[in-house]
Amino acid sequence: MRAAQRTSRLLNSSAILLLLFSAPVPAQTTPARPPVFDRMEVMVPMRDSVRLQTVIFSPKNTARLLPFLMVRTPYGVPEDEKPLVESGNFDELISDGYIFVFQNLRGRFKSEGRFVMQRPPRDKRDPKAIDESTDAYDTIEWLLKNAPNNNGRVGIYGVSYSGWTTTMALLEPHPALKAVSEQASPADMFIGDDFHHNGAFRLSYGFEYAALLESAKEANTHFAFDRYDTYEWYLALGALSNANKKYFLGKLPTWDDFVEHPNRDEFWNKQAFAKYLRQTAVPNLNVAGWWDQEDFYGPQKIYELFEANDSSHLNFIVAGPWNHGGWARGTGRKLGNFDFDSDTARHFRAKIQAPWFAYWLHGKGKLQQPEALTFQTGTNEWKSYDAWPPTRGITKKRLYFRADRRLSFDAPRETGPEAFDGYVSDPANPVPYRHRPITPTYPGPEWPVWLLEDQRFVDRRPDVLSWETGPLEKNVAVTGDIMAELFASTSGTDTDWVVKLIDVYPEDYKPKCEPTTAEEKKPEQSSQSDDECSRQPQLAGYQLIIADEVFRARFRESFERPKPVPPEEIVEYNIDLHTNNHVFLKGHKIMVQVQSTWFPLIDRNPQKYVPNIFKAVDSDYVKATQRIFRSRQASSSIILPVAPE
Ligand code: PG9
Repeated sequence: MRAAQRTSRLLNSSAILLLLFSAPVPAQTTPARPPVFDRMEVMVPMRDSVRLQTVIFSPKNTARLLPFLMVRTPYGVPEDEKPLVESGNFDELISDGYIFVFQNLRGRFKSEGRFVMQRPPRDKRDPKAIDESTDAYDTIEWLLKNAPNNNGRVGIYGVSYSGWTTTMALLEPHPALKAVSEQASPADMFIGDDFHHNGAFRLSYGFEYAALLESAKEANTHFAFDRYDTYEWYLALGALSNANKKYFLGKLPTWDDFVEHPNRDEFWNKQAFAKYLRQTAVPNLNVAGWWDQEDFYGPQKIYELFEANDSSHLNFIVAGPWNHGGWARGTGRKLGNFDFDSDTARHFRAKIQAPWFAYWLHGKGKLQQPEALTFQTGTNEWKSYDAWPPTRGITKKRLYFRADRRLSFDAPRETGPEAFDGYVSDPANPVPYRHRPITPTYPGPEWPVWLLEDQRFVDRRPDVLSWETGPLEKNVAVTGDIMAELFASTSGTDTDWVVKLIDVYPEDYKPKCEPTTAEEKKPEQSSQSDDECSRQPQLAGYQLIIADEVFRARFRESFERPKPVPPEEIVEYNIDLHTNNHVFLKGHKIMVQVQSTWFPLIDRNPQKYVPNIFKAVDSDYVKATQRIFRSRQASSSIILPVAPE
């Protein structure tokens, strides 16, 4: 394996840690402040005697009995209280009063035992078996007995991997676990989260994440690329079979699992939440970000699974204009080039998350959490719903692909076989998923905002097709589940279909905040500077992704049993573009782009059916001629859940 860059210190290591601890850490000259917490580091024993590295921050100078708030993570625990106290991200929780607990998972950093990537729920027939649910349980049991001044109540929360350990704690919750907040947890790594989407492998993430977690026990390890542009690096890697041959040498269990489980077999089924989450006995606030580049599917799926049996009304969802973990840090006013007119992340932490835990763990206040609270982009307003996705007042409307690259609410009339648009997809020249040079996933800062990049950088490439409406005559509010129905053929025997639903900004776009009257110009009325309110010329004609997904054609009938695609035959693909809440404003246009590569986000499909793409060799990768049909019988369309405006 190549030399890699290791970073074991919490604060200067992986950007993943910034999910919770993004700290505008004060300069060293800042006068010393008295510590806020007593920090205790302990090795907490589990039922099988394995001990887990755990740090406990107990507020100083308090006579009150306090609840615990726990995060279980594979990324390392805080070395001191600075990330808690100085980031601003915990302010409301700190002032409400909690004993904060951070624990490393088995086999990570100083925790004993073996790390298993997303260790599946245990086989209960084995009395000695353990999983993340028993580890959470045993930790709670220990904390209640050993950490002084606790009020007997525990909350667990966390983003992403820590969101997943939060959800795992719900499988057999300790009676003292009184509230959780699952935030961007993966739910199914084959269908919609970090490692695959609809069976298509997330190459850059899967490769770099396996290296990050499994190269060293006491570090988060960034793979050492020898090219600045990882697009070039992954292209030079060639067939996926070269990854082990040249770099990993069979030493990373997660990579080997990818290779050995190319289909949705028991390995993936066993860790997906679908068969475990029936009902939550503990109040759970699910949190998702509209532009989450990692786990957008997971929280929606977890909410949906629990919702099926939520007669006690303990399951809630919040979604906002955030990237992965964007609600847990910073103001959330802006993301990429976009301004949401208010501090959405601060709002979440102060008005949603803090009251949630205060109610369940301190018995404070009234729970005013609506069933679903989602931020509507476009209008930039929070909206409450009694169900998610909502059905009341929603009309499913098809937006059809038409001739001359138009999108229209009117169905096509053509009947002939020539009613299609086509392109040649060449795995030797794949479409980049973001601007090159494509820097490594971590530590960023490009990866966390790639979903908001202006898609003009690929529009009009010969292998990216776009269809668009004219400027909208009135707002189109899209609230709920968006689907793509693609009628497509390929000259190959396998391929990928990538669909992006895009909001095209008008050429005369002016930000909403631009002051127009003398009254509005008063500086004290706006937290924005003139600069922020000035025109953003780069937004004129901007192509912003609202929903997107990839589908690997071999899985069109079954994720368990892939099949070659019959070449040149029209096949129907139903692609879930997930839920959203967005208003395409009057004057904007709605666009759809279709392409067959998205590199290196998604590995290149060889376009020739091979039983296991991870074992494909370079000569398996071939060009294919693709056709997207738009006739009466094969009317490709996007199905939009249109809400009254
Ligand atoms: N998206 C990351 C992850 C979660 C679970 C498994 C694998 C990766 C994360 O941010 O933690």
